[in-house]
Amino acid sequence: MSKRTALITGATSGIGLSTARVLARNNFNLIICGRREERLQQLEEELKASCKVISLSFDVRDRAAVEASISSLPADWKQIDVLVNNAGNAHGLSPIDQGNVDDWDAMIDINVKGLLYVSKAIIPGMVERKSGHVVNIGSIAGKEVYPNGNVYCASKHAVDAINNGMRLDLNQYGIKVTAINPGLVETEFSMVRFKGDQEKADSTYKGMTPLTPEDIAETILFVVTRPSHVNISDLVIFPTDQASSTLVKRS
Ligand code: NDP
Ligand code: 8X3
Repeated sequence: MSKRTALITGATSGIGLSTARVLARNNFNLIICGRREERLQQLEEELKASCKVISLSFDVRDRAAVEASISSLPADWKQIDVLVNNAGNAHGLSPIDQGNVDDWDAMIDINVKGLLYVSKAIIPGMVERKSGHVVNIGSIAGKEVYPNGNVYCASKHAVDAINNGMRLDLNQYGIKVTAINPGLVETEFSMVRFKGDQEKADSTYKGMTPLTPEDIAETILFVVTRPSHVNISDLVIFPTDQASSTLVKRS
């Protein structure tokens, strides 16, 4: 079987990095994206023994950079079969009256508008070819709202709505659309949310066993390798210790 090409945003860390590694071992060529160029170069070096790989460095908030970067792909990389819209983070965890407006801008601009900019650069090609698969990384925060999560939850609820909207609009072209909505996964996510405060980041996972980024990557692999008549539309994945965004069993 010939290899398919997947573009993964946020491949420099966490879920995106693990997804790149898993897809590289499983018959995909990869376009890996992120802002941290050194990490992209290292990953390119690591993966090139298993697959063809190319990296694109852009900030998903920068619409012109997203368009320029994706349209700069060499001709033999222009057919993107699988788009993994993964780049994103939470910034802060505060009651709405104490929220930092720059954090709000970051979450809306990255998690929502950035996902849309990347999608707009890639989906028209899928429509033209009448094939493709878009995997949107949402969150349990897109299904539930938890205290102090306000704007992050809003951004992930937007991803949930965009995911459903994409599925409705792209159904006529045979394009699959899937949302993966994880609960707690131990990545750099909490360090970003708490602006480098290691103690607060660690407390997120204290006394419980979180998911690993590999757990999510393996799920993405499963989803993108189903037979052509099967689309897994919407998945919530919790650690066994988690029952909802607010109910976590801790020792
Ligand atoms: P990480 O912080 O480990 O990874 C985030 C990735 O997003 C990095 O590769 C980062 O790359 C990229 N990114 C962030 N901002 C930008 C930007 N402005 N432009 C381009 N790329 C950007 O976190 P996770 O792996 O945990 O997060 C991945 C996704 O999973 C996110 O959408 C997150 O909301 C979601 N998620 C995470 C959960 C968790 O508990 N960890 C649970 C549910 C969902 P770089 O900095 O190099 O640009
Ligand atoms: C990440 C999961 O619960 O920290 O989206 O918001 S949570």
